[in-house]
Amino acid sequence: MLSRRNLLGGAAAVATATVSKVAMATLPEPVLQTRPDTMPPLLPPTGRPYNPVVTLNGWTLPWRMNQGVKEFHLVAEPVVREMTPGFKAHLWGYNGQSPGPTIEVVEGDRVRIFVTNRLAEHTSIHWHGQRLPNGMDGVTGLTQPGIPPGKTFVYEFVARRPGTFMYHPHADEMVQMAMGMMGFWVTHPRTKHPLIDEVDRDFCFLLGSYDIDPGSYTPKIMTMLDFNLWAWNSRIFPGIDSLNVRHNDRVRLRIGNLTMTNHPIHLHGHEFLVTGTDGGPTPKSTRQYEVTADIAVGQMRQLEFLADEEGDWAFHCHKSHHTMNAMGHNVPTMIGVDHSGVVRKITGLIPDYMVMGERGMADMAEMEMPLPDNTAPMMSGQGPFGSVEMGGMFSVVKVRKDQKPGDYSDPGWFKHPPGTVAYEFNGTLPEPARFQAEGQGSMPRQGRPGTQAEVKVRKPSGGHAGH
Ligand SMILES: [Cu+2]
Repeated sequence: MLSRRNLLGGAAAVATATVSKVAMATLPEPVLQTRPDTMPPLLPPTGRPYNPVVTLNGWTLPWRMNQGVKEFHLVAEPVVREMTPGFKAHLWGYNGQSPGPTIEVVEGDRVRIFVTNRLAEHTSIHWHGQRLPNGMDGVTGLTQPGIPPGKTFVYEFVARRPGTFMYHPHADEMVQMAMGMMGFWVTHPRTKHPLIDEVDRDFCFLLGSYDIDPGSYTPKIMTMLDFNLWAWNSRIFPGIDSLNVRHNDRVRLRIGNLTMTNHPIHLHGHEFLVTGTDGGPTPKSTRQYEVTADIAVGQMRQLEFLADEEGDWAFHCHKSHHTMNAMGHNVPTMIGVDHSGVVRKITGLIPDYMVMGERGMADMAEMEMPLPDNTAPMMSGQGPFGSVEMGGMFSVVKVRKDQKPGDYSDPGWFKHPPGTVAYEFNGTLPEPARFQAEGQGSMPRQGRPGTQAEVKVRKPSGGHAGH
């Protein structure tokens, strides 16, 4: 999270020092960032001006100007990423982090990127969505040889069109992307663009997925579908920072998907327009208001909305399994099963034995489970009213009247005006009126009227039981 200390001691300050020190060298000194905090936007110290983005739990890579060329230095290397407090993953990334730093340039900029490989195998970088000379496209074997371990390659091209892009390896892709190698790229428009609006806050992040067994540190790279960690910028809730905005701000959210499934990203309390893709800004005639945008594999979307409702608004993937963190093993559905007798027998043998979810899974969020070291809780995050019971791809957009322009710090929980929070009804409940035609005609009701609906559940034995 942002604080004044971060503003003074962040990546930008490091960059100022390093750029002056190596200004004469042939290779820009790499800038590293190992903290998972959301760093403040990097106001461009040189080159054409633009309104910078904020990378969720990430940062923007500083550059140096060398005779009119913007020079960046990316270092591909193993990193330790804290995915949420108490849970660290051993990933591969760039410049100390997974994902790598965001690269921000301006339409028309000539860009030179030095890529140093500190991995044990070759790599390359593909600049997803860019118009560039074919030989700069970064496809190992097709447009260049892989960058061998210990070597540095140079990519150079002009950022020809404004938009929302990303970068990732095109070498041993299955492994290197499963290990977290990816980064965001934003090309800002050079002048006022008819299809690109000015916004007050511009956030970006990449969707990623990992398969890391509870208690272990390294992703299983052979997994194709059954991932157990669903991440925004290699962070999982409650490790994902909130998106803090001022009331009536125009807000842009730039999202790219480098997982192997689609993610319907859903915002509460507001409607947004999809204003752009990695193909560029969308024509205005194609825009429609939505509250969920599906972001397919390999796609990028720009969502824009007016933050005109104060509050703490949930913002998450709408696939419920993607707002959960890893479970230790496959758990049968226990809803409706009375297994108290079984538990009593087992606890005689195993004192710590615990049964999951006979009322649902919400109990999981509050139980004090003995977890192996380095395990993210399955569903957690304390809100002002208790556990939020979420994990994975979940965060909160905090809209506040008193959030200062340019202030990205967390304002704390929303203070609801009196009488605006859902409350308990304490009167007497009337008997529900039953629909008289129920179960008549061609669909006669089975059993006695008023019979409870059946709850079918799978018992641990694998059989079925009614209740
Ligand atoms: Cu999802």
